[in-house]
Amino acid sequence: KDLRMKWWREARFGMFIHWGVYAQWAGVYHGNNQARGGAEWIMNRCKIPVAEYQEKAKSFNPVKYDPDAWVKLAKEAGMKYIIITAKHHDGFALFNSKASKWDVADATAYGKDLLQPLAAACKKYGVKLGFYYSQAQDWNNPGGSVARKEMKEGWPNPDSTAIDTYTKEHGGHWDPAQETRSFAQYIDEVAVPQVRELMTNYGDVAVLWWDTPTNMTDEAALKLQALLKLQPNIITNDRLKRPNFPGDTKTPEQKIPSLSELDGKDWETCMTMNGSWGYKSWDNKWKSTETLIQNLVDIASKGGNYLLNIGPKDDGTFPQESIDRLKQIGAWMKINGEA
Ligand code: FUL
Repeated sequence: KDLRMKWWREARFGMFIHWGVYAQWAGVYHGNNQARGGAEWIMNRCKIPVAEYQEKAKSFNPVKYDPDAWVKLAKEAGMKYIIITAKHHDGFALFNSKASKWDVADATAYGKDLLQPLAAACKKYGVKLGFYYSQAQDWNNPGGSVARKEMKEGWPNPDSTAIDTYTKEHGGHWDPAQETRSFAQYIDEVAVPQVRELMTNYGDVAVLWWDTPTNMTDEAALKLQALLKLQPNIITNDRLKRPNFPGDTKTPEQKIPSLSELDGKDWETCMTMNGSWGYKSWDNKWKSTETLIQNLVDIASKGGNYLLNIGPKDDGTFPQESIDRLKQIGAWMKINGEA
Protein backbone atom coordinates (compact mmCIF):
# COMPACT_ATOMS: atom_id res chain seq x y z
CA LYS A 1 0.00 0.00 0.00
CA ASP A 2 2.77 2.42 0.87
CA LEU A 3 4.50 1.84 -2.47
CA ARG A 4 1.25 2.52 -4.29
CA MET A 5 0.78 5.78 -2.39
CA LYS A 6 4.37 6.96 -2.82
CA TRP A 7 3.94 9.24 -5.85
CA TRP A 8 0.74 10.69 -4.43
CA ARG A 9 2.33 11.54 -1.09
CA GLU A 10 5.17 13.31 -2.86
CA ALA A 11 2.94 15.09 -5.37
CA ARG A 12 1.55 17.90 -3.17
CA PHE A 13 -0.09 19.68 -6.06
CA GLY A 14 -2.60 18.61 -8.70
CA MET A 15 -5.07 20.08 -11.14
CA PHE A 16 -8.80 19.41 -10.91
CA ILE A 17 -10.73 20.00 -14.13
CA HIS A 18 -14.51 20.40 -14.14
CA TRP A 19 -15.57 20.36 -17.75
CA GLY A 20 -18.77 19.41 -19.46
CA VAL A 21 -21.68 20.81 -21.44
CA TYR A 22 -22.64 22.93 -18.40
CA ALA A 23 -19.84 25.22 -19.60
CA GLN A 24 -22.22 26.22 -22.40
CA TRP A 25 -24.68 27.66 -19.87
CA ALA A 26 -21.84 29.24 -17.88
CA GLY A 27 -24.12 29.92 -14.89
CA VAL A 28 -26.92 31.70 -16.79
CA TYR A 29 -30.41 30.31 -17.49
CA HIS A 30 -33.14 32.19 -19.36
CA GLY A 31 -31.20 35.39 -18.75
CA ASN A 32 -31.00 34.80 -15.00
CA ASN A 33 -27.81 34.23 -13.10
CA GLN A 34 -28.04 30.87 -11.33
CA ALA A 35 -28.74 31.79 -7.71
CA ARG A 36 -26.77 29.14 -5.83
CA GLY A 37 -24.18 26.44 -6.32
CA GLY A 38 -21.44 25.78 -8.83
CA ALA A 39 -22.12 26.28 -12.53
CA GLU A 40 -21.87 22.50 -12.99
CA TRP A 41 -25.09 22.24 -10.96
CA ILE A 42 -27.15 24.48 -13.24
CA MET A 43 -29.37 21.72 -14.59
CA ASN A 44 -30.48 20.73 -11.09
CA ARG A 45 -30.52 24.20 -9.54
CA CYS A 46 -32.61 25.64 -12.38
CA LYS A 47 -34.55 22.41 -13.05
CA ILE A 48 -33.72 22.42 -16.74
CA PRO A 49 -35.79 19.78 -18.54
CA VAL A 50 -33.80 16.82 -19.89
CA ALA A 51 -34.78 17.54 -23.51
CA GLU A 52 -33.77 21.20 -23.29
CA TYR A 53 -30.42 20.40 -21.70
CA GLN A 54 -29.64 17.76 -24.30
CA GLU A 55 -30.76 20.00 -27.15
CA LYS A 56 -28.25 22.66 -26.17
CA ALA A 57 -25.49 20.05 -25.92
CA LYS A 58 -25.83 19.35 -29.63
CA SER A 59 -23.92 22.56 -30.36
CA PHE A 60 -21.11 21.77 -27.89
CA ASN A 61 -18.00 22.05 -30.04
CA PRO A 62 -14.75 22.82 -28.19
CA VAL A 63 -12.63 23.40 -31.29
CA LYS A 64 -9.95 25.22 -29.29
CA TYR A 65 -9.37 22.23 -27.01
CA ASP A 66 -5.59 21.78 -26.77
CA PRO A 67 -4.78 19.12 -24.15
CA ASP A 68 -1.05 19.57 -24.75
CA ALA A 69 -1.37 23.20 -23.66
CA TRP A 70 -3.46 22.20 -20.62
CA VAL A 71 -0.94 19.63 -19.44
CA LYS A 72 2.04 21.93 -20.09
CA LEU A 73 0.42 24.67 -18.05
CA ALA A 74 -0.23 22.24 -15.19
CA LYS A 75 3.29 20.88 -15.31
CA GLU A 76 4.89 24.32 -15.40
CA ALA A 77 2.82 25.31 -12.36
CA GLY A 78 4.38 22.36 -10.50
CA MET A 79 1.33 20.13 -10.65
CA LYS A 80 2.07 16.41 -10.71
CA TYR A 81 -1.36 15.06 -11.58
CA ILE A 82 -4.63 15.98 -13.24
CA ILE A 83 -8.10 14.78 -12.27
CA ILE A 84 -10.80 15.48 -14.86
CA THR A 85 -14.56 15.02 -14.64
CA ALA A 86 -15.06 12.06 -16.96
CA LYS A 87 -18.73 12.33 -15.95
CA HIS A 88 -20.20 14.86 -13.56
CA HIS A 89 -23.70 14.88 -12.02
CA ASP A 90 -25.35 15.83 -15.31
CA GLY A 91 -24.27 12.40 -16.53
CA PHE A 92 -22.54 13.71 -19.64
CA ALA A 93 -19.55 11.52 -20.55
CA LEU A 94 -16.51 13.36 -21.89
CA PHE A 95 -15.51 10.09 -23.51
CA ASN A 96 -16.86 7.82 -26.21
CA SER A 97 -19.06 5.45 -24.24
CA LYS A 98 -20.88 2.42 -25.54
CA ALA A 99 -23.07 2.40 -22.44
CA SER A 100 -24.89 5.66 -23.12
CA LYS A 101 -25.63 7.97 -26.02
CA TRP A 102 -25.35 10.89 -23.57
CA ASP A 103 -21.67 11.29 -24.35
CA VAL A 104 -19.46 13.66 -26.30
CA ALA A 105 -19.24 11.29 -29.26
CA ASP A 106 -22.98 10.85 -29.78
CA ALA A 107 -24.65 13.93 -28.30
CA THR A 108 -22.50 16.84 -29.51
CA ALA A 109 -21.24 18.53 -32.67
CA TYR A 110 -17.68 17.76 -31.58
CA GLY A 111 -18.36 14.06 -31.93
CA LYS A 112 -15.17 12.54 -30.56
CA ASP A 113 -13.58 11.40 -27.33
CA LEU A 114 -12.06 14.21 -25.22
CA LEU A 115 -10.14 12.02 -22.78
CA GLN A 116 -7.98 10.03 -25.22
CA PRO A 117 -5.93 13.07 -26.33
CA LEU A 118 -5.64 14.24 -22.72
CA ALA A 119 -4.32 10.83 -21.70
CA ALA A 120 -1.79 11.03 -24.54
CA ALA A 121 -0.64 14.51 -23.48
CA CYS A 122 -0.30 13.43 -19.84
CA LYS A 123 1.82 10.49 -20.90
CA LYS A 124 3.99 12.72 -23.09
CA TYR A 125 4.71 15.19 -20.28
CA GLY A 126 4.90 12.70 -17.42
CA VAL A 127 1.86 14.02 -15.58
CA LYS A 128 -0.43 11.46 -13.92
CA LEU A 129 -4.06 11.31 -15.01
CA GLY A 130 -7.05 10.48 -12.86
CA PHE A 131 -10.78 10.45 -13.46
CA TYR A 132 -13.59 11.99 -11.45
CA TYR A 133 -16.75 9.92 -11.93
CA SER A 134 -20.16 10.79 -10.48
CA GLN A 135 -21.24 7.25 -9.73
CA ALA A 136 -24.59 7.89 -8.06
CA GLN A 137 -25.97 11.22 -9.18
CA ASP A 138 -26.86 11.28 -12.86
CA TRP A 139 -29.55 13.68 -14.02
CA ASN A 140 -29.75 12.57 -17.65
CA ASN A 141 -29.19 8.83 -17.73
CA PRO A 142 -32.49 7.45 -16.42
CA GLY A 143 -32.31 5.82 -12.99
CA GLY A 144 -29.46 8.00 -11.75
CA SER A 145 -29.96 9.58 -8.36
CA VAL A 146 -30.44 13.26 -7.61
CA ALA A 147 -29.54 15.32 -4.58
CA ARG A 148 -32.75 17.31 -4.07
CA LYS A 149 -32.42 21.07 -4.30
CA GLU A 150 -35.31 23.47 -3.94
CA MET A 151 -36.42 25.53 -6.90
CA LYS A 152 -36.13 28.74 -4.95
CA GLU A 153 -32.38 28.13 -5.03
CA GLY A 154 -32.37 28.10 -8.82
CA TRP A 155 -34.03 30.97 -10.62
CA PRO A 156 -37.27 32.90 -10.19
CA ASN A 157 -39.41 30.30 -11.94
CA PRO A 158 -43.14 31.02 -11.68
CA ASP A 159 -43.82 27.29 -11.24
CA SER A 160 -41.34 26.85 -8.41
CA THR A 161 -43.89 25.72 -5.81
CA ALA A 162 -45.26 23.02 -8.10
CA ILE A 163 -41.75 21.92 -9.07
CA ASP A 164 -40.67 21.68 -5.42
CA THR A 165 -43.71 19.53 -4.65
CA TYR A 166 -42.91 17.30 -7.61
CA THR A 167 -39.24 16.80 -6.66
CA LYS A 168 -40.25 16.01 -3.09
CA GLU A 169 -42.49 13.22 -4.32
CA HIS A 170 -39.98 11.98 -6.89
CA GLY A 171 -36.74 11.59 -4.95
CA GLY A 172 -35.37 14.88 -6.26
CA HIS A 173 -36.15 14.19 -9.93
CA TRP A 174 -37.90 17.00 -11.81
CA ASP A 175 -38.44 15.37 -15.19
CA PRO A 176 -40.34 12.10 -15.81
CA ALA A 177 -37.60 11.15 -18.31
CA GLN A 178 -35.24 10.65 -15.36
CA GLU A 179 -37.32 7.86 -13.85
CA THR A 180 -37.79 5.38 -16.67
CA ARG A 181 -35.27 2.99 -15.12
CA SER A 182 -34.37 1.96 -11.56
CA PHE A 183 -31.20 3.00 -9.75
CA ALA A 184 -29.96 -0.60 -9.77
CA GLN A 185 -30.47 -0.77 -13.54
CA TYR A 186 -28.65 2.54 -13.99
CA ILE A 187 -25.71 1.14 -12.01
CA ASP A 188 -25.61 -2.05 -14.11
CA GLU A 189 -26.29 -0.46 -17.49
CA VAL A 190 -24.39 2.83 -17.23
CA ALA A 191 -22.10 3.27 -14.22
CA VAL A 192 -20.49 -0.18 -14.22
CA PRO A 193 -19.82 -0.35 -17.98
CA GLN A 194 -18.59 3.25 -18.08
CA VAL A 195 -16.16 2.78 -15.21
CA ARG A 196 -14.94 -0.35 -16.98
CA GLU A 197 -14.39 1.73 -20.12
CA LEU A 198 -12.42 4.29 -18.11
CA MET A 199 -10.33 1.56 -16.50
CA THR A 200 -9.48 -0.09 -19.84
CA ASN A 201 -9.35 2.46 -22.67
CA TYR A 202 -7.05 5.21 -21.40
CA GLY A 203 -3.82 3.55 -20.29
CA ASP A 204 -2.68 4.02 -16.71
CA VAL A 205 -5.28 5.67 -14.52
CA ALA A 206 -3.73 7.11 -11.37
CA VAL A 207 -6.86 8.06 -9.42
CA LEU A 208 -10.57 7.32 -9.41
CA TRP A 209 -12.32 10.26 -7.73
CA TRP A 210 -15.88 9.29 -6.74
CA ASP A 211 -18.41 11.91 -5.70
CA THR A 212 -21.70 12.48 -3.84
CA PRO A 213 -22.91 8.97 -2.94
CA THR A 214 -26.60 9.94 -3.01
CA ASN A 215 -28.69 6.74 -2.59
CA MET A 216 -25.65 4.48 -3.04
CA THR A 217 -26.12 0.89 -1.96
CA ASP A 218 -23.45 -1.52 -0.75
CA GLU A 219 -24.24 -3.71 -3.75
CA ALA A 220 -23.54 -0.88 -6.21
CA ALA A 221 -20.41 0.21 -4.36
CA LEU A 222 -19.01 -3.32 -4.38
CA LYS A 223 -19.57 -3.65 -8.13
CA LEU A 224 -17.82 -0.37 -8.83
CA GLN A 225 -14.99 -1.07 -6.44
CA ALA A 226 -14.35 -4.45 -8.06
CA LEU A 227 -13.59 -2.73 -11.38
CA LEU A 228 -10.64 -0.93 -9.85
CA LYS A 229 -8.70 -4.20 -10.01
CA LEU A 230 -8.25 -3.40 -13.70
CA GLN A 231 -5.80 -0.69 -12.55
CA PRO A 232 -3.79 -2.36 -9.78
CA ASN A 233 -2.04 0.84 -8.65
CA ILE A 234 -5.05 3.11 -8.65
CA ILE A 235 -5.77 5.39 -5.70
CA THR A 236 -9.35 6.23 -4.70
CA ASN A 237 -11.00 8.81 -2.50
CA ASP A 238 -13.55 8.46 0.27
CA ARG A 239 -16.72 9.35 -1.63
CA LEU A 240 -17.82 5.99 -3.11
CA LYS A 241 -20.18 5.27 -0.24
CA ARG A 242 -20.05 6.47 3.33
CA PRO A 243 -18.97 5.33 5.83
CA ASN A 244 -17.99 1.79 4.90
CA PHE A 245 -15.95 2.51 1.74
CA PRO A 246 -13.23 4.84 3.07
CA GLY A 247 -10.90 4.55 0.06
CA ASP A 248 -7.33 5.80 0.33
CA THR A 249 -7.72 9.55 0.69
CA LYS A 250 -9.88 12.04 2.53
CA THR A 251 -11.32 14.93 0.56
CA PRO A 252 -11.77 18.18 2.48
CA GLU A 253 -13.61 20.49 0.11
CA GLN A 254 -12.91 24.22 -0.11
CA LYS A 255 -11.07 24.10 3.21
CA ILE A 256 -7.70 23.36 4.73
CA PRO A 257 -7.78 21.22 7.87
CA SER A 258 -6.20 22.60 11.01
CA LEU A 259 -3.38 20.60 12.59
CA SER A 260 -5.69 19.26 15.28
CA GLU A 261 -8.03 17.85 12.63
CA LEU A 262 -5.34 15.67 11.06
CA ASP A 263 -5.72 11.99 11.93
CA GLY A 264 -2.88 10.33 10.03
CA LYS A 265 -4.97 9.49 6.96
CA ASP A 266 -3.90 10.77 3.56
CA TRP A 267 -5.83 13.86 2.52
CA GLU A 268 -6.28 16.20 -0.38
CA THR A 269 -7.95 19.60 -0.25
CA CYS A 270 -9.85 20.37 -3.43
CA MET A 271 -10.53 24.04 -4.07
CA THR A 272 -11.80 26.43 -6.70
CA MET A 273 -9.90 29.53 -7.90
CA ASN A 274 -13.13 31.56 -7.82
CA GLY A 275 -16.40 30.26 -6.33
CA SER A 276 -17.41 27.69 -8.95
CA TRP A 277 -16.09 24.34 -10.16
CA GLY A 278 -17.63 24.58 -13.62
CA TYR A 279 -17.07 27.68 -15.76
CA LYS A 280 -19.32 30.52 -14.56
CA SER A 281 -19.11 33.59 -16.76
CA TRP A 282 -20.04 36.10 -14.07
CA ASP A 283 -18.07 34.81 -11.08
CA ASN A 284 -15.29 37.33 -10.56
CA LYS A 285 -14.29 36.32 -7.04
CA TRP A 286 -10.86 35.11 -8.05
CA LYS A 287 -8.41 34.29 -5.27
CA SER A 288 -5.10 36.08 -5.59
CA THR A 289 -2.01 34.14 -6.64
CA GLU A 290 -0.57 34.98 -3.25
CA THR A 291 -3.50 33.28 -1.52
CA LEU A 292 -3.19 30.21 -3.75
CA ILE A 293 0.53 29.88 -3.00
CA GLN A 294 -0.08 30.37 0.72
CA ASN A 295 -2.71 27.63 0.57
CA LEU A 296 -0.30 25.30 -1.18
CA VAL A 297 2.43 25.96 1.37
CA ASP A 298 0.00 25.52 4.26
CA ILE A 299 -1.29 22.23 2.85
CA ALA A 300 2.17 20.89 1.97
CA SER A 301 3.46 21.73 5.45
CA LYS A 302 0.65 19.65 6.94
CA GLY A 303 1.33 16.68 4.66
CA GLY A 304 -1.66 17.07 2.34
CA ASN A 305 -2.18 17.58 -1.37
CA TYR A 306 -3.75 20.61 -3.05
CA LEU A 307 -6.11 19.83 -5.91
CA LEU A 308 -6.71 23.20 -7.51
CA ASN A 309 -9.61 23.50 -9.92
CA ILE A 310 -9.97 24.88 -13.42
CA GLY A 311 -13.35 25.25 -15.15
CA PRO A 312 -12.64 25.34 -18.89
CA LYS A 313 -14.99 27.22 -21.21
CA ASP A 314 -17.14 25.51 -23.81
CA ASP A 315 -14.63 26.34 -26.55
CA GLY A 316 -12.01 24.24 -24.76
CA THR A 317 -9.88 27.05 -23.35
CA PHE A 318 -9.08 27.85 -19.73
CA PRO A 319 -10.38 31.18 -18.39
CA GLN A 320 -7.62 33.80 -18.71
CA GLU A 321 -7.74 34.45 -14.95
CA SER A 322 -6.83 30.80 -14.33
CA ILE A 323 -4.03 30.85 -16.90
CA ASP A 324 -2.55 33.99 -15.32
CA ARG A 325 -2.56 32.42 -11.86
CA LEU A 326 -1.05 29.14 -13.04
CA LYS A 327 1.75 31.02 -14.77
CA GLN A 328 2.44 33.12 -11.68
CA ILE A 329 2.52 30.00 -9.53
CA GLY A 330 4.92 28.49 -12.09
CA ALA A 331 7.23 31.48 -11.77
CA TRP A 332 7.20 31.10 -7.98
CA MET A 333 7.90 27.36 -8.34
CA LYS A 334 10.94 28.07 -10.50
CA ILE A 335 12.50 29.96 -7.60
CA ASN A 336 11.10 28.05 -4.64
CA GLY A 337 9.95 24.64 -5.81
CA GLU A 338 11.82 21.43 -6.48
CA ALA A 339 10.26 20.87 -9.89
C1 FUL B 1 -19.03 18.28 -4.94
C2 FUL B 1 -19.82 18.31 -6.23
O1 FUL B 1 -21.20 18.32 -6.02
C3 FUL B 1 -19.33 19.58 -6.90
O2 FUL B 1 -20.04 19.87 -8.07
C4 FUL B 1 -17.85 19.41 -7.19
O3 FUL B 1 -17.66 18.37 -8.12
C5 FUL B 1 -17.09 19.08 -5.90
C6 FUL B 1 -15.64 18.77 -6.10
O4 FUL B 1 -17.68 17.98 -5.25
O5 FUL B 1 -19.51 17.47 -4.00
